[in-house]
Amino acid sequence: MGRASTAVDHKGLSNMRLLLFIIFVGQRIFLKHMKDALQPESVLGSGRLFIDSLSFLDMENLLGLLRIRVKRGINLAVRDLGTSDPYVVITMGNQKLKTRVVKRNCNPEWNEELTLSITDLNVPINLTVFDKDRFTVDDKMGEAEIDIRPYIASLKMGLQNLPKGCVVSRVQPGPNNCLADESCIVWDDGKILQDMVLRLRNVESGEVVVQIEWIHVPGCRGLEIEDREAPWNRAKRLD
Ligand SMILES: [Ca+2]
Repeated sequence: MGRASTAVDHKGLSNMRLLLFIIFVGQRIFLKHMKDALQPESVLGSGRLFIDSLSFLDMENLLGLLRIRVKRGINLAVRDLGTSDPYVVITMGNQKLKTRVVKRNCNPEWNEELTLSITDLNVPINLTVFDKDRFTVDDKMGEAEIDIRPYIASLKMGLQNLPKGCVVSRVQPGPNNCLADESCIVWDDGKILQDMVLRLRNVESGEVVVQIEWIHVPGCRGLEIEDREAPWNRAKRLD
């Protein structure tokens, strides 16, 4: 009797474990899907999902999306013992995007794409670097503004069919921007890209390398392009 009871207990216990395991795995899958759905990057998938994901945005006022590739940091400030755990936060209005933390590295490579939805070209885009700390508030490691005005001016020229790598415009470092070096706006296979080396302010050292790319969203207000034959306008006319 005792043996049978023990066998039943064991069976019950293993069933309970199996049930807990299924609940645990189910939870993980659910959370992963929720996380992916909330990631701005997932908005930039292709096809139907792309359009559906954007439907929550204010399409009437949306000018387009700005993809910011946060590539790497150079000679960032030390906030721990001889090193830092840096990550980048990009804010624009009430939008806030973050890269992952790269541990113990003042020359981190993030290579992450963060995407902002743009409804007003005059709202400043700020980039801040932080040192991740486990038990205290994360320390600041400097900040910079990403000035997209020269880039937008180049987009509005409505250029097309240029040779790959053709430099559309050059932006020089100056008191009104955070550039550490000359920044080129380049035609790259139908896209216009701008690479920037940003010198961080309010910190002893550090630069962050980013690349910006405009993404036209079919059906949104879009930029006022001078040339109606520009690829983004052609897409607009097909709607
Ligand atoms: Ca730290």
